[in-house]
Amino acid sequence: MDYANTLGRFATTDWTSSTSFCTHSDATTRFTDANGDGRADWICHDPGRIWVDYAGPVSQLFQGLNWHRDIPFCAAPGDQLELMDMNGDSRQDFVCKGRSALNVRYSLLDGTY
Ligand SMILES: [Ca+2]
Ligand SMILES: [Ca+2]
Repeated sequence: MDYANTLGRFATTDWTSSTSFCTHSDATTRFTDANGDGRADWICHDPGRIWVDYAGPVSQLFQGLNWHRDIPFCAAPGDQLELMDMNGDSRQDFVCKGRSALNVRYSLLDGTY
Protein backbone atom coordinates (compact mmCIF):
# COMPACT_ATOMS: atom_id res chain seq x y z
CA MET A 1 0.00 0.00 0.00
CA ASP A 2 1.28 3.43 -0.89
CA TYR A 3 -0.24 6.43 0.88
CA ALA A 4 -0.56 9.62 -1.14
CA ASN A 5 1.55 12.51 0.12
CA THR A 6 0.14 15.98 0.80
CA LEU A 7 0.39 16.75 -2.94
CA GLY A 8 -1.63 13.66 -3.84
CA ARG A 9 1.40 11.86 -5.23
CA PHE A 10 2.73 8.37 -4.60
CA ALA A 11 6.36 7.60 -3.93
CA THR A 12 7.16 4.25 -2.37
CA THR A 13 5.34 1.41 -0.68
CA ASP A 14 4.36 2.42 2.85
CA TRP A 15 2.89 -0.82 4.02
CA THR A 16 2.81 -4.49 3.01
CA SER A 17 1.35 -7.59 4.57
CA SER A 18 1.37 -11.29 3.83
CA THR A 19 -2.14 -12.63 4.08
CA SER A 20 -4.30 -15.45 2.85
CA PHE A 21 -7.40 -13.24 3.05
CA CYS A 22 -9.32 -13.30 -0.24
CA THR A 23 -6.91 -15.49 -2.16
CA HIS A 24 -9.30 -18.32 -2.98
CA SER A 25 -10.63 -19.18 -6.42
CA ASP A 26 -13.23 -16.81 -7.92
CA ALA A 27 -12.68 -14.23 -5.16
CA THR A 28 -12.58 -10.54 -5.98
CA THR A 29 -11.44 -7.83 -3.64
CA ARG A 30 -12.23 -4.16 -3.23
CA PHE A 31 -11.88 -1.48 -0.58
CA THR A 32 -14.78 0.57 0.69
CA ASP A 33 -15.86 1.93 4.05
CA ALA A 34 -18.30 -0.76 5.21
CA ASN A 35 -18.78 0.46 8.79
CA GLY A 36 -18.80 4.22 8.28
CA ASP A 37 -15.71 5.03 10.35
CA GLY A 38 -13.97 6.82 7.46
CA ARG A 39 -11.42 4.03 6.82
CA ALA A 40 -11.63 1.87 3.69
CA ASP A 41 -12.30 -1.72 4.71
CA TRP A 42 -11.22 -4.82 2.82
CA ILE A 43 -14.14 -6.50 1.10
CA CYS A 44 -13.88 -9.96 -0.41
CA HIS A 45 -16.61 -11.44 -2.59
CA ASP A 46 -17.03 -14.71 -4.36
CA PRO A 47 -20.21 -16.08 -5.83
CA GLY A 48 -22.60 -16.28 -2.91
CA ARG A 49 -20.54 -14.96 0.01
CA ILE A 50 -18.95 -11.77 1.34
CA TRP A 51 -16.12 -11.39 3.86
CA VAL A 52 -15.21 -8.10 5.54
CA ASP A 53 -12.02 -7.10 7.31
CA TYR A 54 -12.43 -3.68 8.96
CA ALA A 55 -9.48 -1.34 8.71
CA GLY A 56 -8.06 -0.31 12.06
CA PRO A 57 -5.66 2.53 12.87
CA VAL A 58 -2.66 2.87 10.54
CA SER A 59 -0.49 0.69 12.77
CA GLN A 60 -3.11 -2.11 12.74
CA LEU A 61 -4.76 -1.76 9.34
CA PHE A 62 -6.12 -5.24 8.70
CA GLN A 63 -6.14 -7.73 11.55
CA GLY A 64 -8.28 -10.42 9.97
CA LEU A 65 -11.86 -11.32 9.22
CA ASN A 66 -14.54 -9.39 11.13
CA TRP A 67 -17.62 -10.97 9.61
CA HIS A 68 -18.94 -12.89 6.65
CA ARG A 69 -22.34 -13.84 5.34
CA ASP A 70 -24.00 -15.74 2.56
CA ILE A 71 -25.51 -13.51 -0.13
CA PRO A 72 -27.45 -15.82 -2.44
CA PHE A 73 -28.77 -12.83 -4.41
CA CYS A 74 -25.23 -12.29 -5.73
CA ALA A 75 -24.09 -15.82 -6.46
CA ALA A 76 -24.02 -16.21 -10.23
CA PRO A 77 -20.62 -16.46 -11.92
CA GLY A 78 -19.49 -12.97 -12.87
CA ASP A 79 -21.77 -11.15 -10.43
CA GLN A 80 -20.05 -8.05 -9.07
CA LEU A 81 -20.74 -6.80 -5.55
CA GLU A 82 -20.38 -3.25 -4.26
CA LEU A 83 -21.16 -1.73 -0.89
CA MET A 84 -22.53 1.81 -1.04
CA ASP A 85 -25.27 3.89 0.50
CA MET A 86 -28.00 3.86 -2.15
CA ASN A 87 -30.82 5.45 -0.14
CA GLY A 88 -28.92 8.11 1.81
CA ASP A 89 -29.51 6.70 5.31
CA SER A 90 -25.74 6.49 6.06
CA ARG A 91 -25.77 2.68 6.08
CA GLN A 92 -23.95 0.77 3.35
CA ASP A 93 -26.24 -1.26 1.11
CA PHE A 94 -25.45 -4.29 -1.04
CA VAL A 95 -25.49 -3.66 -4.77
CA CYS A 96 -25.03 -6.67 -7.03
CA LYS A 97 -24.47 -6.17 -10.75
CA GLY A 98 -25.32 -9.28 -12.68
CA ARG A 99 -25.37 -9.93 -16.41
CA SER A 100 -28.88 -8.58 -16.91
CA ALA A 101 -29.99 -7.08 -13.61
CA LEU A 102 -28.99 -4.77 -10.80
CA ASN A 103 -30.01 -6.11 -7.38
CA VAL A 104 -30.01 -3.69 -4.43
CA ARG A 105 -30.48 -4.84 -0.84
CA TYR A 106 -30.90 -1.99 1.62
CA SER A 107 -29.29 -2.25 5.02
CA LEU A 108 -31.91 -2.32 7.74
CA LEU A 109 -31.68 -1.08 11.33
CA ASP A 110 -31.65 -4.64 12.69
CA GLY A 111 -28.48 -5.47 10.72
CA THR A 112 -30.23 -7.47 8.03
CA TYR A 113 -30.53 -6.69 4.34
CA1 LIG B 1 -14.32 1.34 7.74
CA1 LIG C 1 -28.27 2.81 2.89
